Amino acid sequence: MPTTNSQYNGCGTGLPSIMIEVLGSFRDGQIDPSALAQLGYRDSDGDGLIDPLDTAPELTLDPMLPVAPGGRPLLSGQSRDIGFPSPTQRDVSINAMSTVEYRVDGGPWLPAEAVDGAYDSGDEGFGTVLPLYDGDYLIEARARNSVGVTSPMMSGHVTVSQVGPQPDYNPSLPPFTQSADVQVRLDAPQGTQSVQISAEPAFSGAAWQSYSPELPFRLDHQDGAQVIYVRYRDAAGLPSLPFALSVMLDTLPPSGSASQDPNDPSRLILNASDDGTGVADVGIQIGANEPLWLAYQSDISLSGLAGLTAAPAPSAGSMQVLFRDAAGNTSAPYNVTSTYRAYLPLVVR
Ligand SMILES: [Ca+2]
Ligand SMILES: [Ca+2]
Ligand SMILES: [Ca+2]
Repeated sequence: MPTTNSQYNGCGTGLPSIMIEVLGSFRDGQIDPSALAQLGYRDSDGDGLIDPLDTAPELTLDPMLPVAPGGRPLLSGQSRDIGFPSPTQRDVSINAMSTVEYRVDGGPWLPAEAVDGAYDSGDEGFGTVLPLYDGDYLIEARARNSVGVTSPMMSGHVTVSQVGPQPDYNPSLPPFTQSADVQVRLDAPQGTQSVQISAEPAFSGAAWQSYSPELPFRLDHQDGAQVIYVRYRDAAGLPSLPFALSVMLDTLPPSGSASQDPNDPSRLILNASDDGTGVADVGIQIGANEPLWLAYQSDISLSGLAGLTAAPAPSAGSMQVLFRDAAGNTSAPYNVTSTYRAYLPLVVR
């Protein structure tokens, strides 16, 4: 414990402190390091988290017992937060466990349930029936505490038999979407009873819906990468492991500019960017004609481009370009600028 402001050992410091001058220190929020340390407000490793909160959890897995034929294995064990080491007293932690997660064969992390229904103390048992079909699996588990620190990972192998083969489930989403309302393709065998779709691997609040090859789902409205989870109940009502599907929501079109190369007026120089899915295509438009769409590139030779119709010969001022991203968002037209008031020598077929 640091010693400052001591009246007995002549340490020589005179830090503003609540221990010396009460009223002004209250007003100015001044507490010297020694006074803070006496109350436990010390950050030994200087990471911004005070010692009593700077703890890590540990996790122990119960042995994964051989499963009776036709049964599904139970993943269970204990998660516990380890208190900051106390020099004189018993180590205690004031942090709680916030979750225990598991994954199967390197798949998505999934929540395991607390035995008493809630992760709200520093010592929590967990137990979850693994929704597995026949096969050998690697199970990995980790715990996380309320300050976000994760335990070392624990793992084990489990063999399941006589439950039956995993049904052929093939859920999918397009990788990019420009709308938060998406159709989830669920491709599952005939007889599949029901399906759940959720933005969370715990499926909290998600209803079981009757199986249909395709079902609508509304993504979070924030642009960016998102993950949604799908799980099924087979013809016998047995649930599957959740599947994680990635999708990028991109609602904003690219922006950019286009100019005519001053040295070669048949060349267009393009400069476009897109925050979400990237610039995929460029449309070249002359006058009121439909744009001719090409794969986006930073320069385009207009000579010999089939499909552009222009009469009379277009000037730079009558040509516009549009940019489209991979999700299908199209920008407003940009005028092609030119340093010269020259006519573009377009070859039109
Ligand atoms: Ca710390
Ligand atoms: Ca609890
Ligand atoms: Ca975009």
